[in-house]
Amino acid sequence: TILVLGASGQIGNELTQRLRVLYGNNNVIASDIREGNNQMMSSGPFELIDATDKETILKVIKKYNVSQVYLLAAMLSATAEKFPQKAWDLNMNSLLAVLDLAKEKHIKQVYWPSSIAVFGPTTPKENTPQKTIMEPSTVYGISKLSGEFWCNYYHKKYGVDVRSLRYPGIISWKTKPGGGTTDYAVDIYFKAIEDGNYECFLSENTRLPMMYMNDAVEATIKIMQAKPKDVKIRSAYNLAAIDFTPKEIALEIKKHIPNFTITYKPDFRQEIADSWPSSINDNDAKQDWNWNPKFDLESMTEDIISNLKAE
Ligand code: VAH
Repeated sequence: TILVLGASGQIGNELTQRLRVLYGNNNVIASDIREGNNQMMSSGPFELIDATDKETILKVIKKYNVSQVYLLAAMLSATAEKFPQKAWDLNMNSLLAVLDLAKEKHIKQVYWPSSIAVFGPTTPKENTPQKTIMEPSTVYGISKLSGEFWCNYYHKKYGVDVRSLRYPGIISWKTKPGGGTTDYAVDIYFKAIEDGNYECFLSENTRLPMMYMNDAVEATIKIMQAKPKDVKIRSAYNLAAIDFTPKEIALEIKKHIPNFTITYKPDFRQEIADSWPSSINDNDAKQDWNWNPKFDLESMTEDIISNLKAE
């Protein structure tokens, strides 16, 4: 069976839903520090777990005979700047707990997400390579880069089968975002439908690498299903799909909601966004395990707006 830690979060929620479709509801145990929405709670097993608490995770692993753990619990970039010590503790202690459980052979496989936040202001911004200068300037980025080194260490030294992807900003409509800098690209759709206007906390030409949730979930499952020998990079793979600016996404939304207006009021998150790349090179993921995104800005916007209108 599969255990998802952080199942109530933006990615965890949709990943759990998809895993339950693929593997069967009762074979995917959802867990988080707080209960999930009723769809999550009613469609399969749920356990309250603090992802830094190794003993509780082990108890659940034994209770359900878990062989794979997806660790999606973390504190994201904007919130982490407000609570650095808590962010470091949560992001690192949860990873080390799960890696140790794999090292001790309690589980067979681990998924842990990294992020484009591992890149910093000195990283080449365009078509950022897999291997390059990485001097993250955010607490979240520091924790993700450290986590990548730990994943690679546990794989090389103890043979732990841990796999990781550097997610770009992920756009979804089913769950509200959780304290990230790219969250403007989630909020903008909700506000366009509800209010017809949006005040953006990033400047209009801030280009960031992004991806529709559907593609992010598929990439996650694809790398976990890949043959071990094909997963050549055991720190974390660059992963790309689209990149856009607030101005470009607003224009795309206007095609569906002609009266939609956007204003710009950059806040502390502008500095975080400015430290990240504007586009990513993911040739390694394409070559090693056939990564291939499906959504662009146009098809993503079409899908989100039609779903939000239906709601
Ligand atoms: C954040 N959504 O904004 C996350 C992600 C690259 C962005 O790490 O913190």
